Amino acid sequence: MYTQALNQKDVAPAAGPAEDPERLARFEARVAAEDKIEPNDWMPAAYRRTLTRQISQHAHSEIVGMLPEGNWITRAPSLRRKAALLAKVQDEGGHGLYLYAAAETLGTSREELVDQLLSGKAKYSSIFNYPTLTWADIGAIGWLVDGAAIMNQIPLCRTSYGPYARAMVRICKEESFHQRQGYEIMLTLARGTEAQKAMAQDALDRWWWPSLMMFGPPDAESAHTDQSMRWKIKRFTNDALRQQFVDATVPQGHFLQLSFPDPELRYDEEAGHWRYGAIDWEEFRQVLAGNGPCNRERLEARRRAHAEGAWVREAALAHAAKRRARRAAERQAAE
Ligand code: BYC
Repeated sequence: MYTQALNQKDVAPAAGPAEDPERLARFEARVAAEDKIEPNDWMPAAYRRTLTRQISQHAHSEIVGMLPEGNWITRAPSLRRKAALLAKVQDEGGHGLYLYAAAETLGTSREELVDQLLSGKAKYSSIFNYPTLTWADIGAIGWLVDGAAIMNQIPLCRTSYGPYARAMVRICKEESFHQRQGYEIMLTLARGTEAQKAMAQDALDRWWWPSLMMFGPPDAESAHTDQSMRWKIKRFTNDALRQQFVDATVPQGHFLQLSFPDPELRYDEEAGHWRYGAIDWEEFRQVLAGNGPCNRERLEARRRAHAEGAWVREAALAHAAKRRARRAAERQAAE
């Protein structure tokens, strides 16, 4: 039902003209043989489009993902917490830059990709449209949001497109540190005063379901999963990764002596999995449609930052032009 609404944007891949069957067969054989596809290799137009879509959405998520945490840099409870949070947010800016660079190798300029974000055409992760109300939210984001991000991104280190796979290696190393610092914040709060425990519980209550939504719609409704699995862009389906995340995270929550906001959560001995209750996909659809709690605020913040940074871009371009002119003059003088 909601896939229709999810796919109406014109940045989504559209069916293109038929590809040359011989080239297509060679490409598919390379993918099947686990060869990495590189920027100058031939690739089907739809492969290029879906990768540009996924990598740029991923880059936008990193950049927008700096905002909810950035909100707490000035209010972190100690110098150590402040330094760690500052470094984490900076890492996310770096991840965005590697990912824009990887997306650019597919032929769309960074300016165009950023315009798609700022105009509201491109998606970014639903999770970043929720507010960070207390310090415990910074713990919950590290533990749950980075935990979910790692679960989804470790397999992307083996994705079939070389530049994306290589960018993911460093990103995953940093994400795993982020997850641990978040869990450590939760552990400190959960072992603290009653008020601190209540704050940690409240954060888990608010971030649990949105974290499960990060993995995307259920497989039966996912527009791109089948094709992306065939092209080895995705290595696992949305539901498979969501289940892996639940299985890894529930025992961590129990260790914190916190409870999950899901009365149906139970361990299925036979299957060896934690079974969870129904996800509110209407909430997900609303967030993707721009009606989440913070969608407008997030885009507004990005637009403002882009406008306020215009002079930096202009100065960098002017500097590069000067250097080019100086080098050209030096070359001419040497000839
Ligand atoms: N939010 O066919 P589907 C992070 C869209 S973590 C918004 O299953 P696909 C970070 C989907 O794009 C977050 N939109 O798509 C952590 C598609 O829309 P279009 C970023 C979503 O691509 C901590 C439509 O729904 N991670 O960065 O096969 C701090 C149908 O879905 C969402 C990544 O981006 C969502 N949650 O699978 C800071 C990882 N889910 O394009 C930062 C890379 C789905 O047709 N991306 N949609 O209009 C992926 O692995 C895949 O793109 C997804 C979706 C699993 C997210």
